[in-house]
Order: sequence, then C-alpha cells, then structure tokens
Amino acid sequence: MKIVEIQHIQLNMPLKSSFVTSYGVLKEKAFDLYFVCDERGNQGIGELVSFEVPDYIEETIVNDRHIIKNYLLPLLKGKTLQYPTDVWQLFQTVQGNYMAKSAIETAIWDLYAKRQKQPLSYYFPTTRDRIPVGVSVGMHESTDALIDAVKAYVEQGYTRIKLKIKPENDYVPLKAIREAFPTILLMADANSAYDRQHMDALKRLDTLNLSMIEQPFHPRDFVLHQQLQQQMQTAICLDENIRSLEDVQTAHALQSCQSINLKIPRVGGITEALRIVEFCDSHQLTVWLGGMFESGVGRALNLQFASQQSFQFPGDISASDRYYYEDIVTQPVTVAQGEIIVPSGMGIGVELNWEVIHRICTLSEKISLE
Ligand code: OSB
Ligand code: MG
Repeated sequence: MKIVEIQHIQLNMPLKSSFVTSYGVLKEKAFDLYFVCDERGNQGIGELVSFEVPDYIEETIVNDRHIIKNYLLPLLKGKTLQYPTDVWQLFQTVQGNYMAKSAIETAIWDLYAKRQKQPLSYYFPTTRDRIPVGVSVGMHESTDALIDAVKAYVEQGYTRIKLKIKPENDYVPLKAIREAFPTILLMADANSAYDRQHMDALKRLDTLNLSMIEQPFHPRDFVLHQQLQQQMQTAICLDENIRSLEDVQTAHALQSCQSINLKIPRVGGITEALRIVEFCDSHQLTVWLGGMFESGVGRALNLQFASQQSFQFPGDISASDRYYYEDIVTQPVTVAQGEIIVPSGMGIGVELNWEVIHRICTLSEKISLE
C-alpha cells in the first residue's frame, strides 16, 4: 500500500452549551479531517482532535497541522506500507506530537481496512457489536442546575457520570449527585487542578463511592499520584500523564493508579493504543476509552476501538447530540439502554454528510506525495 495524496480540511462546530473544566471554558471546537488516498484510489479518514490552546496538553491544532505537513507526510513519501503498524515505526523519528501522528496513523488504518473490505474492529481481538457508554459533565453554576443536567443524561440512558472538579468545587456537587442517584457509576475528573496541599480534600472524596478519580495532579507527576493512591480506597485514574506505553509501565511500576483513561490521539494512534490495552489486560489495570469532543469521524473510530472486550468500564463516548447540533456523518450516533451500537460499515464504518461538511469547512487543501 502506497499513500499518494492527502486531502486536508479544516472545520469548526459550535458546542450546544459551553463546557467548563478546571482549565477554562470551551464554546466551539475546531477540528480537521485528513483523507489519505492510496495508489488504487481507496481513501481513509482521520480526525485531528487537538485544541486551539495548549491547556489540556502542550499540542495545539495549528502546530499539529505544521508537524503533519512538514514532518509526518514527507516520511510517507515513496514508502510501501505492509500493515498500518509500519506507520508507527516510520513516525518514531518525530518526538511527541501524538495527536498529529494519530490523525494520519488512524486514517491509514481506516484505509487499510477499507482496502480489505473489513470493519476496523476486525483487526482487534475479541470485539462486541454494542458498548456501554458514559457522559462527561462540565462544572455548573449551581448544584440545582447540575442535578437537572445529570438527570437529563440519566434519562437518555447514560450509565456512568463523570463530573469535572477543581478544589473548592468537588465534594459538594459530587455528594449532591451521589444522593440523587445512589447507585449510578460516578467518577470525578480534576484535569490536574490539585496539588500536594489538597491531599486531605481529595481523601474526603473516598466516602462518595466513586468509581475513580481522574488526573488530580500535574501531568508529569507520577509520585504524588502514587502517594494519594496509597492513602485512598478509590481508584486513581491517569489521563494527561499517559502519552505512551512507557508512561503506563511507569505508573504501574510505581503503583500511581489503578485505571487508565486511554485516548487513541493522546498516545499517537491505534498501534500504541493496542500495546497499552495489552499491557493493562495483563497487569490488572482497568482500561477505558476517553474522548476529545470528537466529531462523527473520531467517534466512529472510538467505537470501533472500544468494541474490544477489554473495555468493560463505560467510556466517554456519547451520542452525536451530546455536544453538537448536527453531525458530519450520515447516521448520527444514538444511545439506547446505556449502549451505542458499533458502526458496521468498512473501516471506521461511517459515511460523511458532505452537505454539512461543505457548510462548516473553513479551508481545504490537497497535498501530493508523488
Ligand atoms: O479530561 O477527559 C478529559 C475533553 C477534552 C479534553 C479532555 C477531557 C475531555 C472530557 C470530555 O472529559 C470527553 C468527551 O466527552 O469527549
Ligand atoms: Mg480527563
């Protein structure tokens, strides 16, 4: 398989409501699609999910476009690929820039599956056709507004609630959700907002029967997470810390966490994500699939990947209407009885809605590799 041409488009969609985290407020989401074309005219699609500001991780969408165009695509020029994992090897000379790598690597997996006329899930061991899903909930102005929002998600069928927290806005809203929904799977995500001085405040959350607490401390800090995990019953989950299998191995060796939020783009693509799933399975770490406000393309990829049996804990994979008014795929994703059905088409399994794409597209370019 040879990649001969890439089409790149830039898109932007408003969020239905602002999403508030310990980092700040997100009102609209910029994202790009990369279409990779082979010598036979087949096409695969990948989504670039990075943000405009370097708050969640250091990558930004503008820099990722630059890395893709000037460093990653030239590595594919003139190369014959036997299997999509070859791309991971080729990209090893570029450090970091995981989301940039993932946009291209996942597009090539999609292309490969479409060439072979198989759904992407065909290449993963032991998969299911529907998967349990949860919803990530931002901070709200008042506890009443929060409970109303959570109630609506529970009515829509979501079986797990993840609440964004920060110091001074954690115990009270979490306790309110726990009291209103005594048996629901509930967890908290701090997005690195805590410090050593907050140890006792975090330990107080141990009484709320949380499934886990995600990323309380700095994205590079494995030691403080280990100290907290030692003093808490509730599982610690790492998100921002985990950029590669080596990071998972470090977390495991130090006992910094019991759970991994795995995002394919944050670890550079499917090849690395598969290595991480395998490691988690054989080392008693819970692995579950996180999200990046994906459009229908990134969501379809997430559904294919999370169809693996290893993903028992509900992922941050929500319906198309969770964040956006419309989707860029022709069959928007819906939740029924807490589950989403994995698309069954070839590759990532979805068709694009070009009417929507043309309307929200802000730039389009073709890059030839011949
Ligand atoms: O910390 O998991 C996170 C979204 C963007 C960046 C980081 C995070 C999130 C979410 C929402 O929590 C995930 C989603 O629903 O797509
Ligand atoms: Mg997180």
